[in-house]
Amino acid sequence: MTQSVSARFNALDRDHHLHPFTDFKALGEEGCRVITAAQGVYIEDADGHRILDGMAGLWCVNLGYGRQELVDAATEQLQQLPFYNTFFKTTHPPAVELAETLCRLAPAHMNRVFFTGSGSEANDTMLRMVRRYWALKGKPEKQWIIGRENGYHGSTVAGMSLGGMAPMHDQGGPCVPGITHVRQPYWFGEGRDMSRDDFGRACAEAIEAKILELGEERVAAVIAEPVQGAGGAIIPPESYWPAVKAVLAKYDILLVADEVICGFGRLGEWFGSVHYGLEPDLMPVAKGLSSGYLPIGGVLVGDRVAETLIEDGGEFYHGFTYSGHPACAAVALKNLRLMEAEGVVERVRDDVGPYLAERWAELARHPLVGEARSLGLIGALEIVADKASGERFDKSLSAGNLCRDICFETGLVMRSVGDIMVISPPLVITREEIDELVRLAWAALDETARRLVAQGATIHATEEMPA
Ligand code: PXG
Repeated sequence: MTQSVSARFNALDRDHHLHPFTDFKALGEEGCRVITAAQGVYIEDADGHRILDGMAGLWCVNLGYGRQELVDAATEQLQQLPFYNTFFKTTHPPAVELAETLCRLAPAHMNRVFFTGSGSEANDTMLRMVRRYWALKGKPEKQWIIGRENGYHGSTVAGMSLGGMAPMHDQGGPCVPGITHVRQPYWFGEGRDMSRDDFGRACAEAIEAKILELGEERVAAVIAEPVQGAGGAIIPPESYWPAVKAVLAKYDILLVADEVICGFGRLGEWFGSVHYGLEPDLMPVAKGLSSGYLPIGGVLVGDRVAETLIEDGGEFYHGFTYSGHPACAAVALKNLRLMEAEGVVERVRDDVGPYLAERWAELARHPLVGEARSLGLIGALEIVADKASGERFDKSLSAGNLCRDICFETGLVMRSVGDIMVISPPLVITREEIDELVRLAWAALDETARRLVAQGATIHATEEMPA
């Protein structure tokens, strides 16, 4: 008897492949879905299921799947010059053109970029640049970086140290010294005893308190995602960023806006920093830079830091074999050009973003949903046992993972972060596809509610339960 494609790949996968952020043994026992093709906003598995990809791969396939122009850009560059480095007085057209285009699209005070292979490498690069900057300024004691609890900045040693995910810190440490974390602006999870705006200001005050505790003369930078992605699509209260800006204006401390998810149109502007008016000193980028077709990241560097590194720095002993890789850069360049030509960012801001906001908000009426929030094309649902109090289901029920698995079965990729359901669909998603996404999400919530009740859970909701 011939094995199915799925069974064959599952057996080999179990025997040889260690997956990221995965319990290897549990996955080996459960098996996984084999994804074989994709087009537009849909992926396809080896059993022929078509699934709406509400996560754009992993927050990255912004132009959707099957864009021949991106394939052609890679092919042509691979034929022309598949690799050359940029270390020893050489450069190549794709890296130069990408650098120029990126800096044109970035805020006016950002005119330099350092290329990396990923978002994690971008944050490693950023950390070294920030500390080097202060050393060159004659303030080598300015070492501390303040991040936020539950922030995500990557998985390399520096990336995980900058991030505020405690379970990551507990594995493979110790973390990079001189990094500390303050509370996140997660109103639904941590601030509902206050108004949203009071809570936002309190979270900004936590940054100021930490600066004062460490001493301004020892703090190098604050790092934050404009909207936290992996932490659960946490959209800060409106008061948060203005208050953080006011705090930072008082002290001589750099702001790093991690744009790995928010960059390239996700929030309806080219960068999340533009949406919030942040004017950061450095912006790590990756993911949507190439719509995920090939791996590439970078750090956009503001004039203040760049000029010091250039004028006073001498050689910066840092770089990656694949910094500015020609094929990756060519794909990223084509991706940005397509986004400009097709008005993708404006479409998110003026059309599909507001439309998603309207449709997504309807999910707040579902008995399981404590809050439905969105901004641009990022959205989240808070799954709760009690709508009024926001009380969660017992952890043992893994309500979020249950909902995610049901979504997959019914034809939708939605990511779970604990009991937060998250979406971040391709930016090219249409209104009709958003309708389908919301319909599938509602159906999955219904089925999740049924299975939770079957497992003995009680749901307290004012709305009627699904039949
Ligand atoms: N910064 C941010 C804000 C990110 O979201 C990184 C840095 C690291 O990028 P690389 O390319 O090194 O992965 C990220 C990555 C999830 C998930 O499950 C999120 C990310 C990566 C993997 C999984 O939500 N974000």
